[in-house]
Amino acid sequence: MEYKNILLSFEDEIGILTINRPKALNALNRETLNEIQLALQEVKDHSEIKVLILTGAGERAFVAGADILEMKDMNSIEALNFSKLGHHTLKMIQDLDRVVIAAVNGYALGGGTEIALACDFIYASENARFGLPEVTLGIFPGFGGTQRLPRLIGKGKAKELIFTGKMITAQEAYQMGIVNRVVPQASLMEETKKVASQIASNGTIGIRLAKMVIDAGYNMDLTEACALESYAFGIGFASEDQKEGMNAFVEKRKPNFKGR
Ligand code: DAK
Repeated sequence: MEYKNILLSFEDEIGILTINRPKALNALNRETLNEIQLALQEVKDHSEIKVLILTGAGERAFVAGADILEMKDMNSIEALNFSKLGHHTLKMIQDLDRVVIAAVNGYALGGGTEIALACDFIYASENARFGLPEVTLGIFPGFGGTQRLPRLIGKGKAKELIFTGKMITAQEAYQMGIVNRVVPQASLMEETKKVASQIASNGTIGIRLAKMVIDAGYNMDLTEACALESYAFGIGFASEDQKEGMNAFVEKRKPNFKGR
């Protein structure tokens, strides 16, 4: 499919979704959010794709937030619809039955930090900058930042970032636990693809079940969450991947997972 504001490519078992509005530092307007939704559907239709990398075009920005030019004259109803569109898009990323890695290659501000937080984890280049500057614009984070960030780093640190609107470096984001790894910009995609390939070589069914259990169990109490884990663990034994993985171990060979 042809897109105007994004690029979608496939390399073996890895999909790469690039937000591509470099003149606006890849800011998210409604058209881009709609295109991301279409691209996620396209990824779903490609069963060979096991990991999706989300990144931004150019060397300056991952996503510099929601598009302020488009937002500034919205009325309440339009803002509500915009927020719903953003939430729905981020929920589609979070719930995608593939692993999604954010490769943050520059500014990730406002909606940019929020869309990265909807991914399974984040790798960042040294020049990446994170922040939720919405309060400096007279609003507050509206694409899940007030919910996903405290769950990831705790309420106190999240409140400090949200109330100050300050920008932090990739290294600071790493120390706070927002980012899993910081690498030089020139090697960001290579390093992200490396971890993506490692994930893709493992049993797809096990990874899908693990993702579902981690995300669904996160907000449950431990007893319920462990019960959910037990059921999902049991379901995993209905898969060919489980048989293949364990037979390969016994036969001292590399497993050939089919994702079935
Ligand atoms: N939207 C639109 N255009 C943007 C943009 C943005 N967020 N960020 C940058 N641009 C555009 C600039 O306008 C400029 O365009 P031209 O003037 O060249 O036409 C071009 O990108 C380059 O930007 P700068 O000239 O400003 O570049 P600098 O290197 O000087 O500065 C910067 C880079 C990233 C520090 C700066 O551009 C900046 O502060 N940008 C805004 C960052 C920001 O505040 N982002 C958060 C946006 S608020 C909602 C749900 C969610 C949200 C809102 C509502 N609902 C409930 C409705 C989310 C809100 C946000 O994300």
